[in-house]
Amino acid sequence: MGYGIAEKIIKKHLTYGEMVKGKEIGLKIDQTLTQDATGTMAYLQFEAMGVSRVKTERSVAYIDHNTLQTGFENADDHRFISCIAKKHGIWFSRPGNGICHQVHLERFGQPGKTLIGSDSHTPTAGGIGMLAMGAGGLDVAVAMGGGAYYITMPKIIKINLSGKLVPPVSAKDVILHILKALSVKGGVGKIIEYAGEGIQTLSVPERATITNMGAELGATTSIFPSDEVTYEFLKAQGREDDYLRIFPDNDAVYDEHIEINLEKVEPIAACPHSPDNVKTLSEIGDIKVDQVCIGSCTNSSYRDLMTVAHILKGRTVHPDVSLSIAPGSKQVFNMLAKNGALSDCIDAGARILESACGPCIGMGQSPNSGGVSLRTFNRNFEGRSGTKDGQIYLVSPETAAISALAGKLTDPREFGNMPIIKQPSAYLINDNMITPPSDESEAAAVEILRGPNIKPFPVNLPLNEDIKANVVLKVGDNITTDHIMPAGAKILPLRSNIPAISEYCFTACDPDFPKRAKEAKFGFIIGGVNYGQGSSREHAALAPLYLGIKAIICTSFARIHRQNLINSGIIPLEFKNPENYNEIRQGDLLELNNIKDAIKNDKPIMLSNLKTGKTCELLCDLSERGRKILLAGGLLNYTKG
Ligand code: MIC
Ligand code: SF4
Repeated sequence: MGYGIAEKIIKKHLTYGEMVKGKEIGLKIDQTLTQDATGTMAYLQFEAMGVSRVKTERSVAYIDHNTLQTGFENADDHRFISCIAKKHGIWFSRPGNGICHQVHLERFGQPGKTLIGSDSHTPTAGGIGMLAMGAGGLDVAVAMGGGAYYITMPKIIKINLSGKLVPPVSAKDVILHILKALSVKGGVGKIIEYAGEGIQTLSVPERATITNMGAELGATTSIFPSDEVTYEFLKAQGREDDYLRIFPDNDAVYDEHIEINLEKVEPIAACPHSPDNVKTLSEIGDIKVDQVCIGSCTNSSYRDLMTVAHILKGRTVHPDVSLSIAPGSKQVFNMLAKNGALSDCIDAGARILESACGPCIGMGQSPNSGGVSLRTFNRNFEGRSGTKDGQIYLVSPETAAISALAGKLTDPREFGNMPIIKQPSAYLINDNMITPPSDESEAAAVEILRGPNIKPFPVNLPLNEDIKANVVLKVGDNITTDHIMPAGAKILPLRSNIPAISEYCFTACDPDFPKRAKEAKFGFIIGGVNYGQGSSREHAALAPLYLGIKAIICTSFARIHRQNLINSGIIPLEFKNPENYNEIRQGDLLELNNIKDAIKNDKPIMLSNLKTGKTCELLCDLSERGRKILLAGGLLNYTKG
């Protein structure tokens, strides 16, 4: 029996377990990346582990999220991360150099290697045939220290692409099409592997748009083969030596198959407030648009922005529309500047933003009250744009640019002939905004500068015999990490300060939650299906930990968040019978009897509702290692032994 691409890479990197679907495996990690919103915490944890130099082949610290500097906090964090990088053997991508995933694809990603990043869109690098996964900061810290990364061996879905996209339909429409078919939980516990003759028609940046949004499917990762197209991309980046051909075996076996004829894909959009709420543009109708934002790690490549510039050239943005463009990297930005495309965008009236995440994470450009905003981004969760009532639609760069001119949602096919943007044979290479780490001999002298906003992170205590606490919050299905720990310009600067950021925990659902949780001292949270989807931010576990949350009891979890809970020593419990969700109310007093024994010895976990007198069984599917981590009160305690 042959192997697919993901299995080939997994097999090569396996340090623990066997490639049996559903069983835990440990992987050697070749590369790591962090960004600044999760990085400070990851590096504080790395410091706590006492490792002097990273043990990976390459670790990179990017500054791209918290680039609005309205106070000292973000700048202090950047300085802290740059000192840490210098001291511990990490490459440092300075603010302005671009979004981590775009820059990593351009400058560092390597086919056949493993990458974990403290950001859920790390699978973007699957576009060049890397096995790239999003993880919590603590998992990244452990990998930097040479430890393995543990996942449940996923099932593998093969998506066979045939035909060729008919412009102006583009890669974004393909992944939205897949989201429509599979939903935001369709990829949980799975890797998506792309195959078929259609892949040859997609450039690396187009493939990366598709793998990027595999995160929205909940997938562990997504991956394309590494072929001629990959070689051409790496060569144009001056990195042909990093090329490795990776193809699946002819007799590779997959768990599921999906066929997509690229010719049949239409321009589509994800409607408010979920990336899988996908409709065709004609189904949505020609709604008036207030704002258009182009950029993010999904759609800010040279190919995307050149297409946008061609559409805008010689035209003017509709008077009722605010159009912003954030190039994905300094490389892209500079190439547009040099070839005049930037001038076409400026001429048309676009508001040019720096190369960073920007509006995607609510760092500026919030829409007007009730405003309709078309974005080329990957998430349109409620409130993420910075306003409660913003109506965010996720679209392709083509749809975004044409709608910005028309002032209403417009099918890009109305535009007429679309230019085909050829991949440059040589990208503009200037890595002067990437600082290499200092030599080992100089590292000891590097002083770590910290700001007053950088506070120690909370550490849990070993697990108790029993837990008795009230339900301090009950929420519904598909709760995102943006609900649990909102982002945006006001809250993101507190990412290094758990006591302060926890004041915002769950305020998107219930403004009184932090106060109630603190008063209760200990508590449970009840959730529905796919609890914790979205970001890898471990703050969505650390803030609840700080607020005394002992366990989350829900119908099902998203992968990264579940692992972050375990890493923090918060027990992730699932209802054996999903109906039991309905029997528990906020305020009920619950008891987990002999929970320590149940976790330790893999016994049934019984929950008693002391208010109603009912009991129900809960599940906690754990590996041996997961059990030990929970018993120790989290990964850090476990690692320290
Ligand atoms: C996001 O897109 O939500 C983020 C901001 O990039 C997060 C990371 C974070 O919360 O810092 C992610 O996707 O993991
Ligand atoms: Fe940044 Fe947005 Fe990408 Fe997250 S999804 S890494 S916020 S651009």
